[in-house]
Amino acid sequence: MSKIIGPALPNIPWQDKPAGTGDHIWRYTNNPIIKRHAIPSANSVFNSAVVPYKGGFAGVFRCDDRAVHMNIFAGFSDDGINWRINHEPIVFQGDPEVTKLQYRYDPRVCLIEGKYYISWCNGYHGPTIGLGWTEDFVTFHQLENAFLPHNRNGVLFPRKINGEYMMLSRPSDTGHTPFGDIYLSRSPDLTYWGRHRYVFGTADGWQSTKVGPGPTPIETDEGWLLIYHGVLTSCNGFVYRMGVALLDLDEPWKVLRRGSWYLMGPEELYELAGDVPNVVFPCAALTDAATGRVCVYYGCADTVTGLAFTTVDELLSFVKAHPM
Ligand code: BMA
Repeated sequence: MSKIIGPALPNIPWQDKPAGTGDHIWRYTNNPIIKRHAIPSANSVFNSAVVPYKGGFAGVFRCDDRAVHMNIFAGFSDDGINWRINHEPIVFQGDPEVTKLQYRYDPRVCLIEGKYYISWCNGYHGPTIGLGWTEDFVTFHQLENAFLPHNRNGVLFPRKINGEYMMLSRPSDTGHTPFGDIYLSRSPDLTYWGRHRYVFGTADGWQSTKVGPGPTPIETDEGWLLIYHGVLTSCNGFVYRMGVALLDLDEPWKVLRRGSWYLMGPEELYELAGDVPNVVFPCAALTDAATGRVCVYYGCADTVTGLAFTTVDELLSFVKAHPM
């Protein structure tokens, strides 16, 4: 058995693997867990991130409103499945030049040294990576944008590695970006980011147009497990699927393994139909080190939010069974 390095989470949302499936990940039977009108102003609630918080769970949710403006909202849950999302968006304290709202979307949340850091795609004369933190999901502080535009999918590692904070991201354009590779950047202080390294880029098939990091990487005794999204351009537009890679623990820009198959793609109606059809977009994973369980939160068709279950052994055996 491989080990997750991290705390136990006895109340992780969970359903056992259905008998007879060869899949390495399986959907929650009551998906989607968050519907498109979960708060009165919402057109859609998707691509959102959650963490364990005070015996329950807290999260940051992407809610596009009915003017289809993109913003992020805090929410709380006792069980990780039924969510109470605030009706008002997060307001950040900080330098007004940086906190000025253009748009915010696709948040990730990462606990580092007792603070919950939020990274998201932040409009600042083009998309870049916004960074902020909270201790209570009530008061939020915004830091400097990590990069110049254009960039998306900023994903922090949950601890310093060799004395440095590390973040994955995907440099982009200001539109729908028909390209994209994953890079890693390092920082002594979460303000100044540099010493950039290439991690990996596109590959055949389902990941041939672009790839981008998904949830906070999961630390295991074999390396950092990275769930990421890969995009194919079909005659009907982009198709977003999830895949798995294993990164070196000390030098996480080094790819130890990467799956040639996708882990999960759009198959259910709520993934195939919505504001943007054919999208599964993972932004968070809860883990339980005691059992190896992993629970993935993902956006479905840019409209609703779904849950899927797997384990560290399933993910590692998947990436070994279908190597690139
Ligand atoms: C990406 C982002 C995601 C979205 C995806 C599919 O570029 O905008 O928020 O889920 O496209 O539309």
